[in-house]
Amino acid sequence: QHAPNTADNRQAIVHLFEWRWTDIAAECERFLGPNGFGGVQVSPPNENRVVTSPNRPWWERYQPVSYHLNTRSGNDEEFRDMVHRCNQQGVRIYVDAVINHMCAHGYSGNGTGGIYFNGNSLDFPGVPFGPNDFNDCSACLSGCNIHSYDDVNELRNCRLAGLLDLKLSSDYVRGKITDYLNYLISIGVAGFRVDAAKHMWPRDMAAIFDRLTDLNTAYFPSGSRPFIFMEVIDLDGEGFSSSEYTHLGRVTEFKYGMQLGYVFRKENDQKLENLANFVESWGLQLDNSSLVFVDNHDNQRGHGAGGQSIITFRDSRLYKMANAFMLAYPYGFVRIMSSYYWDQQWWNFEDRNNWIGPPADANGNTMAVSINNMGICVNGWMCEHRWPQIRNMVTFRTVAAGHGMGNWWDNGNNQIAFSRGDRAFIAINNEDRSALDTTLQTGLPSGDYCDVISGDLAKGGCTGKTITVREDSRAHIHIKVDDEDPMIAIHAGSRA
Ligand code: LM2
Ligand code: CA
Repeated sequence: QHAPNTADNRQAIVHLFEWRWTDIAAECERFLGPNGFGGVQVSPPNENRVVTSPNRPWWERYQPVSYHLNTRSGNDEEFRDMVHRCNQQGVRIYVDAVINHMCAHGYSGNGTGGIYFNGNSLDFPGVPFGPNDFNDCSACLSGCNIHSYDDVNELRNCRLAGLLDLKLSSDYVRGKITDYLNYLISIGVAGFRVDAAKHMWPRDMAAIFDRLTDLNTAYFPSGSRPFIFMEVIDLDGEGFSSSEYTHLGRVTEFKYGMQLGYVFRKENDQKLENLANFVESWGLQLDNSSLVFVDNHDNQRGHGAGGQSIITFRDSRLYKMANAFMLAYPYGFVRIMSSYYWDQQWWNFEDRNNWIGPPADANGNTMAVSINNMGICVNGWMCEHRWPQIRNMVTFRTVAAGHGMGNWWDNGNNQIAFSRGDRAFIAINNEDRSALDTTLQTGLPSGDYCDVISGDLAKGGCTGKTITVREDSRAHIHIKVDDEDPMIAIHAGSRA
């Protein structure tokens, strides 16, 4: 289904990429719950192949070997504890479901949970899957791998980068996958990010989703259905369209982050003014069918789609601006990225270190997330979701929910402002030379409001800029060109 099953109408989730379950549980209690985050997308929880060359890359988790919950993020018991504790905080868990394939052809050994597998003889006793449970290579133009993204049979029935392609037309295979997903549902997860969806036939996925049980009534109203968002990379020009999937749930809208990158970087003839009607002009999926994000775990490191235009934590000023726009504008269900740092090594326009896994000790165990007394993550975890500007815009989105965009204003170039009904207002100045210095219609009732970009409304008053909205709902807005955060955002909850 398209609705995210969040508590209290919460409006955004965060991808805690490669975090351990115990850290996520703690984060739900100490930060995500109190700050109104709707949920967490977690890395694939099922057992994967241990890749040693390169040494423990993040992408080994996209090579399943069984459906036991045993990975570098933790075991079954820790996973259950996390789901329970997060749900108690009104924070939902969404599982990254890798169901298109198992591990790459040609590797055998023991997985992260110790279970034997053999990717030469297509034998996965931990499920069990055997040779008959994979697509043969008859649909493939040459060999067994996908070469042409124009040929839909090859796209769906051949191997993605050598990954053994499951025969999802088989009742037995569907059954094993639904058993896995239903087990997660019984624990209390709220839905799934479906990996590599364009490599699966919509009808096969429909058959699997139809067999899913309702959500656990310990946490959800009876009859609740799992939220489905499918990772479909569609930048046009291939033999399929993401529209083939939107009846099943939302799709990841990769055009959004790519175009937003161009807009804030002022490349490709783009400027902020163009955001006035981007849904139509970029040819995006409808609001209710899309999941949006500035960057994801793939395209922040040159995998997946979007290329150089993608904005990440490395361009922190632009990143805060792009996230603020995304969280302010009523389009799509929002996912915030939360990353770990790695050193890049550029070689021929490619980062040769784009495989590097999460902060880990010498034995390859993922390190706990350490947070200092300023609330900043320190040992390699970036925690973009904790950046005050991003955190506060999550609240902005919740306060504004259900209220349409109004009072659009722009200077014909790189300054924009708009309101969300009479609930919230934002102004952004991305000019190189000129300040934004004018009186604008905010849509808000008169009063003094605390700007949630530069501060917080705390007990003693506003720790940032105060914006005075007059009787006629207009306010004087002044954003200097060299402000570290050249934006102002106010909402009903930040009124003094
Ligand atoms: C996805 N979405 O559709 C994930 O978002 C993406 O991160 C996954 O690829 C992909 N689908 C498959 O689940 C990643 C990564 C690949 C990596 C695969 C499998 O982007 O680079 O491929 O996971 O681990 C790696 C090697 C590749 C090799 C392959 C098989 O990078 O060179 O191909 O393993 O050995 C010969
Ligand atoms: Ca497939």
